[in-house]
Amino acid sequence: MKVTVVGAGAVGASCAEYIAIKDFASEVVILDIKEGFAEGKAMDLMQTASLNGFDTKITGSTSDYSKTAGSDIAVITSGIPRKPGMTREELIGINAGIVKSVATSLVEHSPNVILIVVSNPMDTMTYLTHKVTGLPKHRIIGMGGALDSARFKYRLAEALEAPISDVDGMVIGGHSDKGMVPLTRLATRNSVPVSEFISDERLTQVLEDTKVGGATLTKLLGTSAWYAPGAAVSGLVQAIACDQKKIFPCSVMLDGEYGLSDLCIGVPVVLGRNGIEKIVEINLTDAEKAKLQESAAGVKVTNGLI
Ligand code: LAC
Repeated sequence: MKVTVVGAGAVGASCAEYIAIKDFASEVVILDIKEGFAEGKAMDLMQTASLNGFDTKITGSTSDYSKTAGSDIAVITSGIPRKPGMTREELIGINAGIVKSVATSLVEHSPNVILIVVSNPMDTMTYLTHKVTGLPKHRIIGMGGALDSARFKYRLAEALEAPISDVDGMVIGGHSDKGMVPLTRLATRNSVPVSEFISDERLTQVLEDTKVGGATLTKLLGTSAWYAPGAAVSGLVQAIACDQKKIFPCSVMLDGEYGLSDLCIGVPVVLGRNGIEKIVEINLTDAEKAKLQESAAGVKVTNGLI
C-alpha cells in the first residue's frame, strides 16, 4: 500500500505521521514545492520510527511526481490555509490553481489512485478535482465531515460531561462555518439519544460551537488546525487501505442522492478498498433536509467561482 501526501505543511505532516504510526502502509511519499522541506519532514519522521515502532517507509521530494508513481491513495493538502477572520471560501483564488495542477500530476503518475482532497474550500476543490481528472466518482473523496464529526463529538462529550468514547455523532453538509449540518437528533451517548441528557439550548450551543470549530482554532493558533485534520485524513486512508467498510461522512459527487446532483458535499459513505463503496442515504427530517439543501446552495455558489 503506497500513499502519497502532497503538501508537507502542518496538516500534511500530521497526516503522514498518523498514517505511519498506525503502521498499515508500506510506503508514504511526501511532496512539497518548498525546496528540501518534504525531504526534511520525511527524515525527521523516519527518525521517530524506532521510537514509535513503525516500519512504514517515509520519503520526501520537492515536487518530483515520478516518486509518487503507483500510489494507491493520494492526499491533497496543498494550498494556503486560512488566517484568523477568513472563511475557507476566500482561499479559492489561489488554491484552485494549485489543486488543479496537483490532481492532474498525481493521476498522470498513478492512474489507479484514489484521491482524498483536504485543501479548502474543500467541497469545491473536490468538485474541481472531478472536473480536471475525470476519475470515476468512487475514487475522489473530500475530507471534511470526518473532522467536523470529531469536533462535534468533542463538544458533545464536553456538554454531556462524558468520555468521548461514549459519544457518537455525525456532521453532514458542506465543510464551511455556515454549511455544516450536525445531526443532533441522531447523536447518542452509548445508544441513548443525547436529548435525554441535555437541554435543547445546550444542544444548540454544541451545534454552534461545532460549526465554528475550525474558525475557533484558527483564531487561537493564527493559522488553520492540523492535528485533528491530519488524524481525520489518516482514518479515511486506513479505512480504504485496510478495506474496513466503515461509514464516514465525506464530500462526494452526488447524482440524485439526497435530491442533489452535480456537486460534492458531505454525506455518509462506506469506505473500503475501492474508495467510496456506497453512498448511505439516511432518512432525514424535513428540517434536516432543508438545512442540507441550504448548505448545497452555498457550495454551488462557491463552485460557480472556479
Ligand atoms: C479545518 C480545516 C482543515 O477545518 O478546514 O481545520
